[in-house]
Amino acid sequence: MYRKLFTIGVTCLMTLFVMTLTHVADAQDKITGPWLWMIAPTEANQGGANSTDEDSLAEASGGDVTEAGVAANGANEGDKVGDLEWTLGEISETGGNNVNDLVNEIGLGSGDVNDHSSYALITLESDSDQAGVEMKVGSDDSIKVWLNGEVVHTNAINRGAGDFQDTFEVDLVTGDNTLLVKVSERGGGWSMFVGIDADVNAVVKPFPPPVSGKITGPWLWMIAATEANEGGANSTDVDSLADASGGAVTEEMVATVGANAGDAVGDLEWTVGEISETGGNNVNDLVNEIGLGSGDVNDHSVYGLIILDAPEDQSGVPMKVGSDDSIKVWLNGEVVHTNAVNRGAGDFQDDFKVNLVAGGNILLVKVSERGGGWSMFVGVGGTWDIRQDSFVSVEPAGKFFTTWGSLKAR
Ligand SMILES: [Ca+2]
Ligand SMILES: [Ca+2]
Ligand SMILES: [Ca+2]
Ligand SMILES: [Ca+2]
Repeated sequence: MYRKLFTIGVTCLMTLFVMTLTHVADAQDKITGPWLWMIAPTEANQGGANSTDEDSLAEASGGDVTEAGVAANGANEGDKVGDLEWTLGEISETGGNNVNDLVNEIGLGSGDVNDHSSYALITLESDSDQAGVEMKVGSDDSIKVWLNGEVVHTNAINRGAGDFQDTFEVDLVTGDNTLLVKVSERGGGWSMFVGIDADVNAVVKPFPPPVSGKITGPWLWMIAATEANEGGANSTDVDSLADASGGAVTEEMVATVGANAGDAVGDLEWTVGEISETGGNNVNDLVNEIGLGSGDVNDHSVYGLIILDAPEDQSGVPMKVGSDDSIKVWLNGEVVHTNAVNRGAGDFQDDFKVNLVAGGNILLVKVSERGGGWSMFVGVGGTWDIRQDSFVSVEPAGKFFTTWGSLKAR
């Protein structure tokens, strides 16, 4: 009993000690960085409040770079926006012109800059989810703040600033949190102050490359019927592979170990094909072309399988998909995205992030079709190559069959 009380006492003391040690950021402390910086011009005399909701990155880059894209997927040192490159710089925690001083110092601008917006990017590393933590910002002139792709604060105002002025609350997630701060300058001073009252490390770290296009393949394909009038949203979580094969093949099996061209699911065989990157009926066109279906197919799910060979582990890799109708995505056996919806699609619609592992990554995409068009669009950022002529995991044959057998036995 004494020993138990002693242990509890020591644990409480240690907890207090650890809390003190890990409290590395405070709203009273300004995050000086280094941050990663970009500036972009506004229209003449339209800097400050009037530019708060104008995407000056998109204007300067001809649409190649957007505020929303950077807010969600970051940027890397040396990446370009028009003629300028994202550049590292540490900002002073004092002074009513600290942004102007900084952009002069790192060569993004010279002299007294007016009618421009600055963009400052940093990653907040958090060991845990932290909800409702306080952020403080000050700005000359207007300010907009994004955290993990979401706007968390906007103040469209023309004002001077030498310290914090606005207070708001944000939620941090475990791991990397992407913070983007835009300050639009009309004239006179140009300054920015940012602090957060949370246990974080504020660092500039590399972001995986964004999605650069649609993966046309070759993919390995299968289709399977749903119940009548139950395709699309209602079939998202129904295992149509298991239904079509009497349980011999399941979605989980294929998502975990892959499949071979020629393997059967009921009367059909997994078949290789490339899908068009355009069109609102590209799945239907494909299954006609490769002989898995004919005419306008309805109330079926398609399964597309591909292996992406990655040179190294990559976390927070952006992924985009579009689907007519519903979609479910597995990566290395785990469901990474589900959207049970009936909709049309001619391009990307959903954004999310995934982790790639070094070596083969098994990507399985299911799109369930109710009626009308049937389409699928998939893009993966990061660095990888499509593995050619193989759609099974790289495990040795013995292990492969053991895995397959143990899955079947579940
Ligand atoms: Ca100025
Ligand atoms: Ca100003
Ligand atoms: Ca159809
Ligand atoms: Ca449809």
